[in-house]
Amino acid sequence: MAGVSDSMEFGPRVVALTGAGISAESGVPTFRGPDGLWGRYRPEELATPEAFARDPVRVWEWYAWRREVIARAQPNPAHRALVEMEAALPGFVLITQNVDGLHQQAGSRRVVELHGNLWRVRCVQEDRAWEDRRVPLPEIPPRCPTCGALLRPDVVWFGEPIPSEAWQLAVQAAQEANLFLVIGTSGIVEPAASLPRLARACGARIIEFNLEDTPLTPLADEVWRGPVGETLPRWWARFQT
Ligand code: BJW
Repeated sequence: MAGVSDSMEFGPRVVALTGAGISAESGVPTFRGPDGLWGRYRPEELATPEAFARDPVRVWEWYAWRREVIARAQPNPAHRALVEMEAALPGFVLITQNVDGLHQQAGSRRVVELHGNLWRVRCVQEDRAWEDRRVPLPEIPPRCPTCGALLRPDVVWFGEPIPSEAWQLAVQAAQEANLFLVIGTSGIVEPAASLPRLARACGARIIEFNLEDTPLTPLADEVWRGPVGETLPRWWARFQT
């Protein structure tokens, strides 16, 4: 593991963890909170393998609707600030829980996706995944063109493990961070929420950007309250001076 003094030779090692709040100003609903997706849908009815096995059409209708919403969304100034960080800071790592692909659309090239991506589908039979950006999908539920089995969204549902390569990269980044930015996440879903704790235990300074307090707020050395489309670019401008 690189020590703080090693990495400081090349500037601070900045790591960002994003959640649904960063895409809220792009018009993508968050999960929790008064307007959140879980206010209207129960997670266990939609975001679990059991729900998919029980009713794939219902689960796919929900994802098809979200694909339509996200297809219309554009990255916002917070996504763009992270693109600038990647360009300016050697060793910068962006870890996201989001499945919307807006970081990549903004121009971020190295994105560690903990919960997969809703623009990929995976064959449940062959365990093979590929990009499918069609909106609307021609059939619901979609089927594998090779074997005819059901396709599922290539995302991580409750009770499923985080893809191991993504998790290893995230843990390493958290261990090596000097500065860990926690951006627009409720900090409730594990194991993602353990990353800022790990970074803190390994000596990183934690900065939280959120509209409100979260279970991670007590960890933070600095807190920026307000819409992240405003606070993150402001923080980034100040950081560079
Ligand atoms: C703004 C803003 C603005 C809004 N500006 N801010 C330990 C303890 C207890 C439970 C567990 C545990 N470990 C594991 C579990 C179980 C479970 C879990 O965490 N449950 C909790 C609910 C308690 N975790 C899992 O099951 C995980 N898997 C796992 O642990 O596997 C172990 C295993 C190992 C080996 C074999 C088998 C298993 C998987 C978790 C998968 C989460 N999946 C989802 C759905 C993804 C697909 C999809 O999109 O449909 O991921 S759930 C959902 O929550 C989604 C998100 O990525 C995730 C996090 O939500 P996020 O991003 O924080 O959004 P919100 O809405 O919660 O918060 C938004 C925030 O933004 C708020 O704070 C707002 O204030 C803020 N905000 N506008 C600034 N403009």
